[in-house]
Amino acid sequence: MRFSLLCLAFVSLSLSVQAQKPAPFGAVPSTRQLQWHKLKYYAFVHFNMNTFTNEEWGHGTETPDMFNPSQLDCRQWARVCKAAGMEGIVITAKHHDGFCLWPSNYTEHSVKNSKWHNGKGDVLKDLSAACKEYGLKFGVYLSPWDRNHPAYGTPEYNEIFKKTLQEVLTQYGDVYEVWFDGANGEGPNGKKQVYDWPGFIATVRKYQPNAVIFSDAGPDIRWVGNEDGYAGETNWCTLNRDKVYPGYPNYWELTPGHEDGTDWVPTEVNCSIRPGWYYHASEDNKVKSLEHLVDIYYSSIGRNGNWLLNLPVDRRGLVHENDEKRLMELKAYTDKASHNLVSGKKITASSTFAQTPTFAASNVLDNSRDTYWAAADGSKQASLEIDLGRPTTLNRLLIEEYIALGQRVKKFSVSAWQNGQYQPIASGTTIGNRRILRFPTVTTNKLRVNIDEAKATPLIRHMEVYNAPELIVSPVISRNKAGMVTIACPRTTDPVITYTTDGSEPTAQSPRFSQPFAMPNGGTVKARAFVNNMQKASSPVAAEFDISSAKWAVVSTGVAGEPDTDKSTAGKQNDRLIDGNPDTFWQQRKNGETPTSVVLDLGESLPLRGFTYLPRQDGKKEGIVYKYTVSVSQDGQTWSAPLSQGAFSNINNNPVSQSVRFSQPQTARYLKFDALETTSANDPTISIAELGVLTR
Ligand code: FUL
Repeated sequence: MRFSLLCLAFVSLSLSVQAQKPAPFGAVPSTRQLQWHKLKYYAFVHFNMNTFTNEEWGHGTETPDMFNPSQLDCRQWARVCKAAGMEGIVITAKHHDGFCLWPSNYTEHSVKNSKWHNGKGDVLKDLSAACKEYGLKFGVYLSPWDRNHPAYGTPEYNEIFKKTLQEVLTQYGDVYEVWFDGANGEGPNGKKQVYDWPGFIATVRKYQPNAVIFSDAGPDIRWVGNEDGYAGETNWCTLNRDKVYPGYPNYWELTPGHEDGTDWVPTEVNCSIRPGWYYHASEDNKVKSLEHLVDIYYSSIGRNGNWLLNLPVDRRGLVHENDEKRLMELKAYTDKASHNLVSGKKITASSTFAQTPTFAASNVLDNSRDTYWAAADGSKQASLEIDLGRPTTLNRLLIEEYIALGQRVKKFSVSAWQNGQYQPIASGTTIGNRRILRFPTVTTNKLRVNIDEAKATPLIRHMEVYNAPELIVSPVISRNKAGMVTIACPRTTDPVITYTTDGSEPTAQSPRFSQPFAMPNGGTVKARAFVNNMQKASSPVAAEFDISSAKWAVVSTGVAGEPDTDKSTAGKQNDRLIDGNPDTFWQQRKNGETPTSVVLDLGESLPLRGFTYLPRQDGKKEGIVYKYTVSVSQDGQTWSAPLSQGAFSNINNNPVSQSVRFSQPQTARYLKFDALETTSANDPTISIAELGVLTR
């Protein structure tokens, strides 16, 4: 009797304690997801067979000997990543060509049959050891799509893939993330595989229970829906996971996620520091500018995502100097831009949960991410006011929800005390694990953050305020059809732009850009913007040009008699594919199965080494060419056999300029581009932003 009374007292006590805590709302993260949410920035390394074949998607027909780095040094990768402030490395252990960076027992397409270290090398062993040494987490990318494996396309392959996973997950210590690519094409037998996703996931859970699994559909973390580095301004960690699967066609839903989704599957934002994922020497001058990377930082880390930034390790087996330099510039900038101005400041809330100090507003400005402020139970609106103590200049706000109990905020805003009242300075929609708002610099001594709409009692665990230094915008270099180069800095007041054309880095002493100059035969332009009496400079940018289209004409396009789809510009439309302007594009209706051909008259015979195709750059996918052939002619009548035919790898997800080299240079005046297929079979049109030739 006494015992049951005691039990009753205990139960009612624990109930009343529970009543003093906010209840979870909707889907909530698992322990392994919460661990992953503590990270924010880590490296992807694309380094595999494609590094040596200059491809983005290999064919699986390579000989293993082609993999032969001259100075592979995973410790260099780890040193660079650590110095860059990154927290881990995810390596392409196996890409679509099937080549394995470790000596796998389940394929012959692996380092074990390469010349590198006489077949005794193991990149995963070297990298996992280097990560350990530098205190970095170690993650693996494995493509289920395999263009080499003879069993691909049969049930046996699923078993082989699980064994392959087992090797990777049991021989190299802790793995924090397993990255599954959604691409699923044909294997060497022309067959597609029906993947055993439940089996793949169970294998990871068995051997690395703490690892998060990435794919379009999670189960732990999801793709953000693009490869550009941009999470949605609205970004829910929740997803109706049962509706989504790897290769999900409505991938745009992945950007905002599904509000009220049944499962917690937050976004990881993957993008490359260069246009391609793999190393191409031709992209050494195309490392993203500091300004671009900073924008991505705020649009990934600052929009409730973790940032997976790709470094294409080069043929030596090293992170290239240009990439390293830019990473260090980024680190220096983000360090300066995240000096917290409000730690420990006085903060008050419009209401507090159960009026208990456990959920006091002061938790938001302490150094712990485990404590949080909770507004009054059931409230959907609330506010926090920070007393800065003195006039403070600021332009960024970091805010985080206590996500262990779910994601709640739908709308919030920030105001600064100015001239005796609060003036709105910024607003946002979702917060989630981490949101950084950017706004014009203000000086104030009081800030107010309003939670304008929440789905359940707002729970905020952390806030910081910064005064990020102004970033000098890098110039934009362009060349028009006539071959005239312009360098502009549209968002900077009175910049001085200096430039070089000999490949050297521009300095304050280099020639100043004042008017367009001619570069009809191509070359390299590097430019930099200076402000404040030449005291502050942007990071340098480079543009490489081949011969200009000054003498070119589009002599025939597409199917005879087919009118332009855009009537407003009929006539001028053809010029768009050779106007040097990446923002305009040519578009034409497809005619059934007939390939759409474009014939360029180059105006003179040229030694042609290849061609370039730039897909439309407006973010839409319609008409992007996937399969093509290219032939040339001296007279526009008799055509060569196709000099190049194939498919533009990964062009749908990463629509960057494609450069294709012919196996031998050809002298010709005409070039014919036949678009055979678009990335989506249902596209009614073909689109081309620019078509060009390579003569260098
Ligand atoms: C894509 C792949 O097809 C690309 O080659 C690259 O690996 C990228 C990260 O994922 O789906």
